[in-house]
Amino acid sequence: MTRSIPTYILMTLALLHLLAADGYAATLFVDADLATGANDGSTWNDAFQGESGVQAALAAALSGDQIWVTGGTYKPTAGTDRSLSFNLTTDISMYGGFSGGEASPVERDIAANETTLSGDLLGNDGPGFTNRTDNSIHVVRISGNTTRLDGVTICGGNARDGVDVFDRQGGGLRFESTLLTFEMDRCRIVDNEADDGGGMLVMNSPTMRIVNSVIANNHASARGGGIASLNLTVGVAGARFINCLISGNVGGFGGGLQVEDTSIEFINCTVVSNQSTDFIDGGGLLGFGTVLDLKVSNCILWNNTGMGGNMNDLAQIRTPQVAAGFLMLNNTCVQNLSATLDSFGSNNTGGDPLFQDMLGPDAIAGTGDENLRLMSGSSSVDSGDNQYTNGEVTLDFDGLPRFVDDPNTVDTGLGTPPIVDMGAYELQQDAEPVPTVGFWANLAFILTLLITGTIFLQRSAYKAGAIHQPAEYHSKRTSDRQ
Ligand SMILES: [Ca+2]
Ligand SMILES: [Ca+2]
Ligand SMILES: [Ca+2]
Ligand SMILES: [Ca+2]
Repeated sequence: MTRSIPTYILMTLALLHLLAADGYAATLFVDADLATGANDGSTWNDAFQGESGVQAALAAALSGDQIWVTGGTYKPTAGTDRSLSFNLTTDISMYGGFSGGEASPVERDIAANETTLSGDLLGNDGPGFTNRTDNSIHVVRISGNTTRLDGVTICGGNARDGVDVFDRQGGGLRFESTLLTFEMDRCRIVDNEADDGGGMLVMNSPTMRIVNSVIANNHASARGGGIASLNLTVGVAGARFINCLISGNVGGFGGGLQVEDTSIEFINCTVVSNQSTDFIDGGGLLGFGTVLDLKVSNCILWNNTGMGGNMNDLAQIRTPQVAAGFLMLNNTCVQNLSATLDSFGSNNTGGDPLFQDMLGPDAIAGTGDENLRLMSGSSSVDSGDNQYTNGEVTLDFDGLPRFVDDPNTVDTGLGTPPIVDMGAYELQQDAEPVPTVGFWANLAFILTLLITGTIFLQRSAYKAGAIHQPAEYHSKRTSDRQ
């Protein structure tokens, strides 16, 4: 004999569900390394566990919930179904970068605890986009409104094997419909590939903001190595990228971005070393179509190349027409800037941005060892226009003040000082001073005196029998030669 559930219990459950959906949001916890506890996500001690922990949290989450995730690697499935993704539905926020035990997202150290959402299901990805036939088609899908991704890395998506032309767009991140409200902060979209939008396929939305994030080393065989924004709702304000680094992406048409018949905006972004392999222009940002609204303000577009290694200003940014309404380019540093491109707006410069280390020790773009902060003397310092930050940007990519005056740089930007710099990083007042030739000459002179004096003293002491060369000196020198 079976007993029905009493009515009062059903009513209580329904009320609890209503409360949960009505602002009584829960936090669900995920810890990749945890091996004890209830594995129900209710606390850090009972967090969802292992590589499938994030997927377990998404399955349990209700609208309004937050998911807090420790550093570690998480996959859309423990199996081999490439069609599965991390699916963010309406009003779900995911925060990565925890060590476990924090009481608030502000306590996180994202750099020390990298939370990686990986599409590399077999864990065998090699350099140069090898071993990707096992990888998830799309790592993350946004299918609901008011979603947020904060402090996570998205990598290993391979949408080149999608079932149709649409499924082959957006390897790392894709949106399943237009006009979704979305916020991304301090995320990294790296090492993904697709036919269009290797890193991400973005959609039109007046409130879609992508802030302080990295889009690097993504590949597209066709449009938009890093980002594609294609044939969406014309006339609606599109995605806005603020304080972002877009580097080392490779696309057939458009290395960093291809935008087509839609709107998109870049504010204080650094767009460097991207390549367009099948089109002579648009290595950095490329616009196509008959209706286009590409706004670029306070940005740096540098070292981007078109087909055949073209590095002129149109390799940095290119739209189909020199006409108002297609491109607004203001207070932006563009390599090899021409008067024609400059006429798309005002206060642009072709001067060297003087990155601290544009390619990094490995001499390869977009690998993460670059230092795209500015040096004093950069054309991009104190040369932005404060109004383009819209009063909504107060910190730079490093989380340091966005408005800082460099007393050594004459302000050429606009607004009430201090004047914002171009690019994602603001030169800080306590930044390392750039050594001058005189400084190095003086340092070399002092070092020479010290070395000469030391050798003189050592020789004197050695002759006097006061010191002996240690035995390991010889073995060390021998090993050095091997
Ligand atoms: Ca793989
Ligand atoms: Ca590098
Ligand atoms: Ca400044
Ligand atoms: Ca200044």
